[in-house]
Amino acid sequence: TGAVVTLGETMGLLRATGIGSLEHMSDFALHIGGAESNVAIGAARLGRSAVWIGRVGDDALGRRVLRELRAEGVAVDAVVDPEASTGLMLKESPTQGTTRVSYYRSASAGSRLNVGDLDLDAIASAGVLHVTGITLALSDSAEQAVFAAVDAAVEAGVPVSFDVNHRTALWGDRDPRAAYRRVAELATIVFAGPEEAALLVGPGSPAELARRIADLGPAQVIVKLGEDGCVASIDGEALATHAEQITPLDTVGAGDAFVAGYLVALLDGLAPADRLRQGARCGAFACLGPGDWESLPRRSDLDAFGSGDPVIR
Ligand code: KDG
Repeated sequence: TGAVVTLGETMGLLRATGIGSLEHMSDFALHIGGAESNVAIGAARLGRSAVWIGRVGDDALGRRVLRELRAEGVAVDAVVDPEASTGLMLKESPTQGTTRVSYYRSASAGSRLNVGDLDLDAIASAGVLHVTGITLALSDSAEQAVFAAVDAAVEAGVPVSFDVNHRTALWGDRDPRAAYRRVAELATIVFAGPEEAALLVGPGSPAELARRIADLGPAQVIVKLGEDGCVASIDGEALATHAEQITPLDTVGAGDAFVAGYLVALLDGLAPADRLRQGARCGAFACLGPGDWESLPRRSDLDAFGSGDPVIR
């Protein structure tokens, strides 16, 4: 009841442990990552039930993905595909403070997600269905799965959350705009960075972008501005919130943390401004430690964050 239900691809993630190009790095740490499962973990850590729907290969990385998600309290609704491998991404810091990601995921098991993999009952009884533009980019069948999941949610009266999450490397020379537009028009909540928002409605100031996306249909539009916080159009009202002042260690995953914080606040019945605050606080907190999701906050982390209490309990 009231679960955050999401679908997407989660991969093995090899992270270089030092600074420098992959050409020379020799030490790596193995993790897992995927934008949608990051959100599911974030929601679970904040006390909500979370369901992740996806596909992994019948291999060690696939088992690792499922084990990690389960260990984080996410309900896993996965197909194990004997015919394709679990995808992989490499993450490096070529220079101090920069991050570069390379994907090894074409024709991966996750990209073979299809309509038949969907748990329509879980979607119809969700508190919110969360989808991203990454899954739209993976393959025709994954795109159709997103469309079908969104349609099922809309039909059941379940709000749809859409984080555009544009990944240029996944789209190649294909144009993402029609697919983004189709999901945005059916969504209740849209999250986008300024460039992503411009893909939906053309260029404009962040506040204009939020309002113009809201004109497409979604009642809640949040334009995320990173260290400048966010602006939003929620139920016809223009809102903004600042970001916490922090020294970031790793900003990858901050957007997913924001989404998790916002969606849990929504499901918990918080007012729009408080949802944005919780989203911004989760996003900032996630930047304080390494990893795409490992440093997502728990409730107690949020309570202590910014309280001025330096004691680690
Ligand atoms: O949102 C953070 C993601 O970029 C990451 O965890 C991996 O899903 C991912 C992707 O496709 O980039």
